[in-house]
Amino acid sequence: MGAWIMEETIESKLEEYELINPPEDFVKQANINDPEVYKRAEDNPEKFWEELAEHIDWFEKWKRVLGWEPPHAKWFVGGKLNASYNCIDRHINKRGEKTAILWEGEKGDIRKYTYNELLEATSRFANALKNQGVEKGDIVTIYMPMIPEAVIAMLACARIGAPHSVVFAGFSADALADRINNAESKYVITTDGYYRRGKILEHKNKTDEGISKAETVEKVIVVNHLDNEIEIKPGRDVWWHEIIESADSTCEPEKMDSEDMLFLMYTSGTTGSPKGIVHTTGGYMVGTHVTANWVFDLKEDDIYWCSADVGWITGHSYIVYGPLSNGSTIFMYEGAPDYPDKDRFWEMIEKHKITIFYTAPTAVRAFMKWGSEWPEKHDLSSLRLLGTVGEPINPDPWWWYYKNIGYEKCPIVDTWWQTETGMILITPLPGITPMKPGSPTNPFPGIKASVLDDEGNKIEPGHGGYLAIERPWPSMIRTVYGDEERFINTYWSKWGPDKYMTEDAARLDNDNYFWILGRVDDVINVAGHRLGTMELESALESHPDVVEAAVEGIKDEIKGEAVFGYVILSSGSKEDEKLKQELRDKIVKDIGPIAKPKGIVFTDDLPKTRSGKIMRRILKAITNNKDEGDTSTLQNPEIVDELKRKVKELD
Ligand code: 6R9
Repeated sequence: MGAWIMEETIESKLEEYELINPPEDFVKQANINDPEVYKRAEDNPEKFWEELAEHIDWFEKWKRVLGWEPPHAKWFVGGKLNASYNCIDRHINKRGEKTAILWEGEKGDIRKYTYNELLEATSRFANALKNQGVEKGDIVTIYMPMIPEAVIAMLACARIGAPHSVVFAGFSADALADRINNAESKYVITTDGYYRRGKILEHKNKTDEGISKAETVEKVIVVNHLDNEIEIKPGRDVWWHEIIESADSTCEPEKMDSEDMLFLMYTSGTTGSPKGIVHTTGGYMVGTHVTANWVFDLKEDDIYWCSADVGWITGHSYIVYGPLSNGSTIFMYEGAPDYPDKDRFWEMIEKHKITIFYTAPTAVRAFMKWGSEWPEKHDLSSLRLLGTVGEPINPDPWWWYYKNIGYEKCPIVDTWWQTETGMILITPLPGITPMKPGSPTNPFPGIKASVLDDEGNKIEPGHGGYLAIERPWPSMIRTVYGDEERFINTYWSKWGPDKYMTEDAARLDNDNYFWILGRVDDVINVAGHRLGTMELESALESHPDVVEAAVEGIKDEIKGEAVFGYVILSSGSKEDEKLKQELRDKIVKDIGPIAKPKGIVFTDDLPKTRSGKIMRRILKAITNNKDEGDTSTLQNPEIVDELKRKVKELD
């Protein structure tokens, strides 16, 4: 086990003692408040999930709950259903006039879709997609900001059985091109542009640039969001509003097999290019539906806001599929949290009487830094539940969130999960679980999580190890798109094919609560966004002056981690600010603004093993000014002090 894991263990141990019971009034009304549910799930997990699957509408019932040939799972085998039907059609009789999507633009403009309207908009667009040639099984790339059409596009794809691949709008043209090429996607849905901090972002230009590096694209559908002048390529580009005009307003939902792909979501991993995580229909819908209902305690009159972007898994599972399959009203916001001022979120929570708010620890840390005077200007008493996701939340921001936003009456659900897990796996149930600031508490009922050593033995509470999931769950990853070998090697080979390797380190405390210690692979978690060191390094290395580059995560007060680069230049290149700026720009261009390095150090060498492999553990220690531990296996131990000095000089 790496030395850093042990070290983190000691640091985070101090926080263990606090146990906060969920507020009594909350418990009384909670959807789930009987702890017996854990026992019931444990006694017979398959039966437990089978009963929950009844909460989804099926055209044909499954024949078998689970087919498990490790590491391949099939859930609700033989079942037929449609995700868009479950998110829309089945609510029409009971809540057709209820608001499904409540959207606010950065400029303050508001749009609403009732479930009836969402059905019509989705059906029309689904037919328009068909008219453009999209067929069942075609992967459609969605490259859109936070506007209602992004959700409508996802649901329309699901309706006709065309898996979507949503690419975060903040990603670069190159990142878009990689994802289109990997999915061999022929269709792209985009917008002319959108607002961010009052500025127009020319999104269509970026889309065009990405497509110019992609081979497969035949049609591009453009939403007119801003009404600004853009170039339309005849024959390739069509306007959303034009193609829906002639499209029929009813569209029969395709009867999808439980194991048909619902979507692809790219995420960063240890090596090379991003992986296309494949999620299928039946298990994913059951998993997200039930977790949304139990973890967020969704009720008929809730106004639910998950502030994630639809371009991430959190947006898929807990803006779209989970809440809409529950018939909830979801709130969406287009822009930045500090525009026009630092109380924008609180202003909207007050105005729309939002009841549930789910955000990232990085956001909470920023709010805390901005100060409690911002939320104090607003009445946030409509809130009844708060959540976090994406990275560990330290106790300070947890308490700040609990007091200043939740008025000490809202439980906080700290939810641990991943793109690959599809649904929340470790979390409090807000009507049952006493909270501990900084811990996601316990596995969801039916989930078997454990902390293991390299050999797969259970690790005693108090010590760090790898977080493993030892039993299949409905919304689990099915494969890596086009790369079955990578699927097996990454997730199912450390301890054999029946134990899922999360690539997180964790430990248990004496109450059997889980504490997440961070990633063990080469992934940097910047504000809850996973960035692969390999991608970042190849961006730097593609600069003509760079011979070799290494990238590490550096602790950052707001973002949790930020990118820090070490660069070896070719002889004759000048080590100056101008070059540093070029390297920063290169990363922003290749990956996106979130990846912009906090610091760059020029060096002649990197800490390497005798076989020439960069020792990540040591580089991480250097970057974060920690004890580097044993350096005896380095071929060049003297580099450690030299780099430490250079990093310090940057401060
Ligand atoms: C949903 C999502 C997954 C990685 C995961 C872990 C970190 C997520 C967390 C958390 C501590 C939490 N992570 N939730 N760490 N506490 N509550 O974020 O998916 O983008 O795939 O990231 O995020 O390291 O492995 P994804």
